[in-house]
Amino acid sequence: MHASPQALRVTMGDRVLVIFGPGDITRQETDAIVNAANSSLLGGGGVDGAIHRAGGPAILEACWEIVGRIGRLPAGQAVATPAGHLAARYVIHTVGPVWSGGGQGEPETLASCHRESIRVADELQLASIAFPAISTGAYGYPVDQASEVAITSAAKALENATHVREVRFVLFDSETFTQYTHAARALAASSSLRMDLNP
Ligand code: AR6
Repeated sequence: MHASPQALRVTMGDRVLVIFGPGDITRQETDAIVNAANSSLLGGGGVDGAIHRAGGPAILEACWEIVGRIGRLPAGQAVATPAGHLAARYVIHTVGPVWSGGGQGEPETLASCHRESIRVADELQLASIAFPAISTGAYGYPVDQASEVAITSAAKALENATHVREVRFVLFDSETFTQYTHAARALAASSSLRMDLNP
């Protein structure tokens, strides 16, 4: 049985952090969606495969062009391409850390993915961006820890952004959605922010 999607909104002044799930990021109508890519930028499985399949060859062509210019994309950095057939205008590709126990700088790299993706969106003067649960699939980052890093770093970057007004997390399964809502509730409670469930 499929759970019906839910949304938790955390209001931060004139900005909003939305936790949505279960949901498919390829169907989001935010200005940009983020791809959990690998350093080759040439596609893979998981959300990366789904984005390239749904968006068509224009995304891969733009990735080839970037690879020709900069080579591999290091973990923690982000680059933008057009979004092909997707509703979003841009795909922002970032490379999460591979989990290897937590002592190899994984939290800093994961935080950087969120910060850099929001910075790229802000440079493009976009108002909204949607993230998947970066690193929590093939890269093995425990979801309870990843959710805390993702929510905290995204909220901070959202506060500092000039154009970006909405950061949305689109979680593919109920368990991941639950973990990200826990992290968002903890953030909202610690900073006295307003929270609304299913507004
Ligand atoms: N919409 C939203 N989330 C999705 C979707 C979707 N359509 N499909 C999967 N997810 P993963 P990683 C979730 O493995 O851990 C690729 O091969 C998935 O359930 O996609 O950063 C790349 O090329 C999980 O919660 O990304 C890299 O080689 C989350 O997205 C490597 O995997 C992330 O899972 C990156 O691994």
